[in-house]
Amino acid sequence: MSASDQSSSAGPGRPKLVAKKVVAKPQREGDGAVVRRSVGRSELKYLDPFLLLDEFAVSPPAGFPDHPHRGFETVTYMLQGAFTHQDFAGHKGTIRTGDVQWMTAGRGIIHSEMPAGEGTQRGLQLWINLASRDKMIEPRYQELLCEDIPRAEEDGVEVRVIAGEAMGVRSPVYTRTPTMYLDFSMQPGAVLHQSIPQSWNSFAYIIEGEGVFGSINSSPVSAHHILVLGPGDGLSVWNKSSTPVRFVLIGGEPLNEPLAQHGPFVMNTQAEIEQTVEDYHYCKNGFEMARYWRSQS
Ligand code: FJE
Ligand code: FE
Repeated sequence: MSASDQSSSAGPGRPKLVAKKVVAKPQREGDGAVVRRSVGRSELKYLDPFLLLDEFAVSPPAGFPDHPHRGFETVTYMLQGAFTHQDFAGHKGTIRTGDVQWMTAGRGIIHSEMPAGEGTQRGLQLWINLASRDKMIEPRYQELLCEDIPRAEEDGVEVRVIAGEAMGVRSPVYTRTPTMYLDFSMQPGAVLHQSIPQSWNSFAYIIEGEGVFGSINSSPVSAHHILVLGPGDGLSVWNKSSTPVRFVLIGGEPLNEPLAQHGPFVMNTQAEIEQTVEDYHYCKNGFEMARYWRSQS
């Protein structure tokens, strides 16, 4: 293993400890949808570059009907079931369990996101801020089917690499704001050491089961909690329970830029927000196609 291998060694550096733990309680969003918001709730407003993490659970006819975005990226990762996306430029697609849609809204997207099956459709949606220089870029999609997401497995630890690199495998996703997004499943008794760049902000969000994070003697943390990680260069996790634990580990390079947010518009200054509200209202500067468009939902 080379010194630069980030896959399985915590190295000689300093391990990250849990700096903050917050529970994501269910709340209503969109049209009758339920989300557990972790990043983006009042206790954790902005974890630069991350604006929001929602664990959503939606059954038809609920969903997220026609709404705009500008100035950031949304990453939708399906945990169970299917979601259909339609945008004002004619882009349409359905993602299913294990698939990812990485959407760079840039200067503007208007779309609907609706459940595509009966019963509860579950997933995670992450909002990643864009640097000032990237906020007005052309919209772009990167769609990854379940089978295209690189996977690795070793000693009771399985990882699916949605962005970045882990356990010797690398994701094909281009992250305009440098980001890592790893989905780990650990069997009872398994141990993990994952490196994370020193200067990045990072967190773990537990999807299922319970694990011990950061230091071996800390209390186990259960599903629907977010753990914000402190300084250091890697994370250790132990599964001391009798069932598997599943969590996502997400990190990103902070932008360190001013933030001005108005709902789904995220810019740097209040003047840019006012311009965006005007652009949306008058269907210009990226919102031209909004004039006559409605989704078919
Ligand atoms: C949004 C309210 C919303 N979390 N998780 C206000 F509900 C939304 C929104 C979502 C969303 C969509 C999916 Cl598929 C999953 C979500 C919020 O669409 F963008 C604003 N501004
Ligand atoms: Fe959206």
